[in-house]
Amino acid sequence: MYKIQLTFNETHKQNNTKQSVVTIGNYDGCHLGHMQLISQVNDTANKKNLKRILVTFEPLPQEFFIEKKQGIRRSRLGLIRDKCNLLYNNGNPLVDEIIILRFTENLAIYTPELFIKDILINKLNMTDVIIGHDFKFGINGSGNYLDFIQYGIEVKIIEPYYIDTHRVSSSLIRTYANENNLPMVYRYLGRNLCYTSRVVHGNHLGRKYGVPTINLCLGRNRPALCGIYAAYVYINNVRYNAVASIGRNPTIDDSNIYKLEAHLLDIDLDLYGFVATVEILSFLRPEMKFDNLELLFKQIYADLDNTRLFFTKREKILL
Ligand code: RBF
Ligand code: MG
Repeated sequence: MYKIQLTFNETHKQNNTKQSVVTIGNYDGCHLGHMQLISQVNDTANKKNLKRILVTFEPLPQEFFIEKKQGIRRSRLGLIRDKCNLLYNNGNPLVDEIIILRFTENLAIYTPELFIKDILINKLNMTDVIIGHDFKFGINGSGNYLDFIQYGIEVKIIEPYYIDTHRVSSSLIRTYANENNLPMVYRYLGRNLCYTSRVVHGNHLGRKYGVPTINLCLGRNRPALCGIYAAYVYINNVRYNAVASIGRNPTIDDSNIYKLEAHLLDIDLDLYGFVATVEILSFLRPEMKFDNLELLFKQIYADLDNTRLFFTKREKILL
């Protein structure tokens, strides 16, 4: 029912004897605008009895090009696991299949014709496509909806989705996230930002100061947020109250690499290798560079107090 394909193999066509309606895009954050496209996919699939397929990329094409040019990745609203979680929708999947195309030099030079014929028609048996109003694809972004029409594909173009006169887009939400304007992020995203990945080993410095943290594997990805936050951490469907730090840890590290770590309040578990989701709830303060570790951890102890206060207040409101 629900499948992830990282690369194509020869047998893929056999699984796709049923004709399909496909939506293609970055789907970074799966925001309220994306949901309009997915709802149209469902409408079309119901009317014509088609399989619902979402095609996306990893890394995202823009990330690939910006990283090539500037050496640093653009920030994002979620990791690939978050995209899949959102589409999986707690066991009530929004699509039947997710195709994750590894975006490489090789894919970057696909012509629109090859992309449509080779991938969408031959491998996915696509008869209908649902795209955003500004969708471009293929080498140098040379393809648009007209190319689909040429191959007899039925095209539906989804107009921009507006909230408060603003077009809902991943870049608008990234801008609010960069400013730590979490209420506005929530308004346009329809939920809190989440980052899901495997727990990997950090430098174990926090433990020495009584603040052990779990570190998420980000690869070369950069979250759209930077700062210290009250957060929920989910592991194996158990929710923990936590404080999260996203950033470059300038006190102990002068690299440009982003880290996402979280300290779980009142519990110390061995979580290496588990997959964890960090849901960002509230901004506490920006990341700072301290003169020494004592000052850093003095501030971190204050962050813990503020986080407890946050959860006490929140639990009162939710009661
Ligand atoms: N590192 C910094 O360089 N500056 C900070 O302001 C900062 N704040 C943090 C706040 C919290 C609640 C936590 C858990 C970590 C923070 N860190 C910060 C990261 C810290 O350097 C890191 O956890 C330790 O070095 C252990 O890896
Ligand atoms: Mg750690």
